Amino acid sequence: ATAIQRADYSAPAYWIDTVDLCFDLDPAKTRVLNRMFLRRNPEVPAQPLKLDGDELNLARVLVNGQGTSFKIEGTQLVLDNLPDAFELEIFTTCCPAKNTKLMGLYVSNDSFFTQCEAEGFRRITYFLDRPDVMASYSVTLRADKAKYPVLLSNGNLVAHGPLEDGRHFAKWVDPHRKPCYLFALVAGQLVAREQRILSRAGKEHLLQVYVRAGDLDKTEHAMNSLMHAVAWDEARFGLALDLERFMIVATSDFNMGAMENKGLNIFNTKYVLANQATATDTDYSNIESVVGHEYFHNWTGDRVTCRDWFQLSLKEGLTVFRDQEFSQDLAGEASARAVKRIEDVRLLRTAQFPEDAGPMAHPVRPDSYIEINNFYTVTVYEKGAEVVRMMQTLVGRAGFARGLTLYFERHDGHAVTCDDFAQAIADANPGSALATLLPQFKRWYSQAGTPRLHASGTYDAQARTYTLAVSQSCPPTPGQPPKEPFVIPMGVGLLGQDGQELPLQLAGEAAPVPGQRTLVITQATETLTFVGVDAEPVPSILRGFTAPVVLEFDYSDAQLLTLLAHDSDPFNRWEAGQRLALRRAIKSIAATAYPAGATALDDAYIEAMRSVLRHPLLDAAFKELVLTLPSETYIAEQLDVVDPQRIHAVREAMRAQLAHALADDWQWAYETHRDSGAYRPDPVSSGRRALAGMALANLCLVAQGSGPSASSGQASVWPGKAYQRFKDAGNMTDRLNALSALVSSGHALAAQALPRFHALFKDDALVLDKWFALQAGAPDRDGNVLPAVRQLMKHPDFTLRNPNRARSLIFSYCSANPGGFHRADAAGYVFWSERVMELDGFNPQVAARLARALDRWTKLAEPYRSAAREAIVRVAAKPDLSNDVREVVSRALA
Ligand code: HT7
Ligand code: ZN
Repeated sequence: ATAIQRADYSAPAYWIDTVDLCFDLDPAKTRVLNRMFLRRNPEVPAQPLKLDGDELNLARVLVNGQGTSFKIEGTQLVLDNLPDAFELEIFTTCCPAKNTKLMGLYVSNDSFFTQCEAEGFRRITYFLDRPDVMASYSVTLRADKAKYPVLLSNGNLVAHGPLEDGRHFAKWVDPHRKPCYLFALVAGQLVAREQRILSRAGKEHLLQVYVRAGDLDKTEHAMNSLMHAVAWDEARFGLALDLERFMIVATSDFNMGAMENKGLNIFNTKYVLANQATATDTDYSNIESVVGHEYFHNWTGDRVTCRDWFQLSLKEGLTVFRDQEFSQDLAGEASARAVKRIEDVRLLRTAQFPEDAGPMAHPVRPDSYIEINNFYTVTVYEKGAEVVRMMQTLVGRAGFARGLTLYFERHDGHAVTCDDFAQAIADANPGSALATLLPQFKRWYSQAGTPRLHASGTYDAQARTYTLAVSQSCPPTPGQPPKEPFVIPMGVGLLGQDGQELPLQLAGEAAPVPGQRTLVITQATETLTFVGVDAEPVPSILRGFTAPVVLEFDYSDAQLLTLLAHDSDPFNRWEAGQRLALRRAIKSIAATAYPAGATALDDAYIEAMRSVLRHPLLDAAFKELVLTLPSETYIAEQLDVVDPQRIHAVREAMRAQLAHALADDWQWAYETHRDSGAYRPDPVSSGRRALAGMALANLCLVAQGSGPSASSGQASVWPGKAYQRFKDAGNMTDRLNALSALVSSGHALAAQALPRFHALFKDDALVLDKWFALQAGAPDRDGNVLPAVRQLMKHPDFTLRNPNRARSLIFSYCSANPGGFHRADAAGYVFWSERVMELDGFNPQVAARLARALDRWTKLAEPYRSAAREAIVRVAAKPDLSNDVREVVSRALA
């Protein structure tokens, strides 16, 4: 397969003005009649019309009602000698029942669904399957009425009625022009929760959430989230719902999270269904953000879309930013907003930073790809969102909203580029740092890799100055050896030795400014001098994580302890705790003289954690974040050579040490946070549950381990209490936390609890996913996880065909359990290669995601490194490998 280059973009040779689709739905053989009006694009040299198709059976092609000659070249249908404007009719059939890729038209639980982004529409009919071809669609669906009573497509229902032989039809017309990747249809036995709402302008809209009968009682939260999203977009950005009807439909077979098809969003059930008995607090908050995300695409993605797939972050980075802001605004309190920000940054640093440093590193706006599905990445999404966030930081909240308004004024109804977006935000804010520095700022779109921001501070007591020397660099990435300096907004504050926030006055400024400020770094090296500083301060740099960079500052432990105790910026307060833990982990990993982690944590760290845990003013959710040690993946990223087993052993030892040393405090935390009242998934009560769950896990760990508190007899009651909690819990968060406490401490009661959990929830697929995931992600003890995973693959409830189930067992093991996966005997890698190849046989997109689990193999110590390479080579050697997986493994081996 050849790589597609961004630089090769050319406008389409034809435009498609209207598309009239007629479907006769049948799982084994669906007939599709596609009537289109096309016209030649006069700005492009005359050339044949080349339509994309994939796994279609072509029956007939008519031009202006007449039969015509055509060629099939590879996967394309080629027509020559066409008039300048004409009607084209294409009649094809396809087989939805055999569509295991879940792209195009497929069957799930006896219903029909579509997934067209990025290039699935070509699996439905021959088409110019590219996002810059925008057309008006009308769609007629015909199907057996008893089997498929509900027939949905984009836009408005304009007609419906019976047909012969028990069939019926529905005709939908979409009032908005759209690219074909936003086309959708759904047909099946579904029921809907409905809600009528009024916009600010007094217009009525119908909101619907469609699910299978029996799941209706799990749709309230999704509907509430949708109503919040509609109101929020209107309030914050003046963007109103532009449809009479907005539908969400849930399916349990879905390659990703959800899809923003115009007016007919299709969702993975995981991001729709929730009630307190089956969904955790995390599920509730994910549903809120995914429902928000897809709804926000209605403007950022659907009204203004991407010119080509290299511009994917135009809609995805922007829409992630919008969903992050939505969740923060809904969280309300400053401390709850900060918790959300910390969670977002944690995801960026544990998933995107490794991607940016690995073989799949690419700019936010990539320059080339082989398979576009491989570029729905954390770089395009999460780093892309950080780029948009930096724009907001540089122009202010109001300035950013102005910029978005200008963006829609200029580009509504068009397919545009990341340059167009940045230009609109800058033009709406003349004189801003963004407008002044725009060409340099846009390096965030074109340069891959995570910049390193190095800072060092010097205090001059005589001059009463504090000088920060700042330098930036960015490591080479594939195809991009040297990098030019970035524009880096840097939030800064200075703390006095007592932790008080100091006013800031830069040399040359007339007067000090209270509180923090954002400085903009643009050069490879810069010096910032603060004047009027009476004593050596503690700098709080990159507050709020104002840029997606690695900050290198040689903090002393004392400085970090000051920041942890006093920083008014919650992000840096949390970050100080992470730095303290990280440095202890790294020291212990490097030490050879004593067993891994034996003495990793000192009294100063433990006392600091005790102070946070017992703090009378801090929120429970924030405490839980501070007391969570950096993940094994994040620790690994800080090391040049990675021994995953040593990292695992050190982190487990640190966890155990923290559990023992704070045993009384965990007990206090559990007793005082365990009851959060009637279940509500709001930030305060979910924070309390999270801290209680963490406390219970620690108390079970103490009971399992050796040491004074375990042998005192008091600790041994906790697994029993956890088991009781597991049985009695009134909500899934508490129940799963209790089960997880037993499983992760390795207590014998886990063996009783797990089958009980299965029996209770055997009919709920999403809960069974949790059951599989918990076991696949359990801490490895003597290599027990892989055999358990292999055994679970034989469980009657396991199937690799369902992406959620595959993710819950296989991905949880290969991608989220480094201690269990990286085995010295290479068995984890063998398992990985088997599953990648097996999945690739029927769902290459999901297989390619799994293939990414060994991205960072070159960093591994021996024997892991050689064994991992061997496994990747084995996959690469498979002759009929998909483009998806081949691109990933070829890059890994390059
Ligand atoms: N825009 C959607 C992307 C998506 C997707 C892409 C490829 C294959 C299947 C897919 N399902 C959804 C999701 C989003 O970002 O909102
Ligand atoms: Zn999206």
